[in-house]
Amino acid sequence: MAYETILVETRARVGLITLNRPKALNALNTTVLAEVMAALEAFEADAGVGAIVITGSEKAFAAGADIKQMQSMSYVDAFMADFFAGWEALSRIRKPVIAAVAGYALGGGCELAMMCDFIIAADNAKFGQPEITLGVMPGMGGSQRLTRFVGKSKAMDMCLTGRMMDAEEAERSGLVSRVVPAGELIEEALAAATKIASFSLPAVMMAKEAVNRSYETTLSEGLRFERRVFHSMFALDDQTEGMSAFVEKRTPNFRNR
Ligand code: CO8
Repeated sequence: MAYETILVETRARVGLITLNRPKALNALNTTVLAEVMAALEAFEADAGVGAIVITGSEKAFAAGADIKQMQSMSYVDAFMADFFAGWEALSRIRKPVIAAVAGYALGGGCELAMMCDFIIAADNAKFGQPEITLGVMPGMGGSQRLTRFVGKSKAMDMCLTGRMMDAEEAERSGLVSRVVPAGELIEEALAAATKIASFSLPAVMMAKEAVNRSYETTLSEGLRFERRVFHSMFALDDQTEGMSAFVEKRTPNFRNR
């Protein structure tokens, strides 16, 4: 499929989506939304893909929702279209999705990165929720997901002052899992995704579901869910293979079943 605003490729078992609106610093408009979701759904359906990476350019992961598209929008336009609700479909993707963030990840760009399973940041990354400077507030999870990542105090600071957080502060605050030199970002993200894609896909998907469950439920319910899913893994051929390979001191040959 030909895309206008993204580049899509497969590297071995990893699907790579690169946001590609350089003149607008990868600002997110409705075409970007439709194309990213189409690419994600194609990777989700592709048995040859075990993990997905979303990235941008060295200058910008995404500088937010497209302000030029929103500038003249009315309340009724936004409400009737349920503007940008479509991004929530990203959190229904069951394969792992890594955000590889260099440069600006602002507003909807920061929110898009937070919808992914984890964020690997380049050392030049800058995260922020600057919507307040435009007379609005975050609308794709900035007031909700950011608070869960970094806590109330820092989330308030970011959402109310609109200031940016650099990569070092983002790692210290738990927003990103690791920081790497900008020139190595894609290789590091692809290496992490390749490693994930080398494991049993059903086990990986169950582990992702269990971690995500911790955001939606109480500790005791989450622990029960985790234990039940763990028990169910004894039905996987890959559990037999993984544990036998360990005991026999050989590399496992997972067959994703
Ligand atoms: N939307 C549209 N165009 C943008 C955006 C954007 N978010 N960001 C940058 N651009 C464009 C600029 O207009 C400029 O285009 P042009 O040359 O045609 O004027 C081009 O990208 C380059 O930008 P700059 O010249 O400004 O580049 P600088 O290096 O000087 O500055 C910055 C980089 C600091 C990133 C600056 O561009 C900036 O502040 N951008 C806006 C950041 C922002 O406010 N983001 C939040 C947007 S609102 C949002 O994301 C809401 C999400 C929730 C919506 C969901 C509702 C339910």
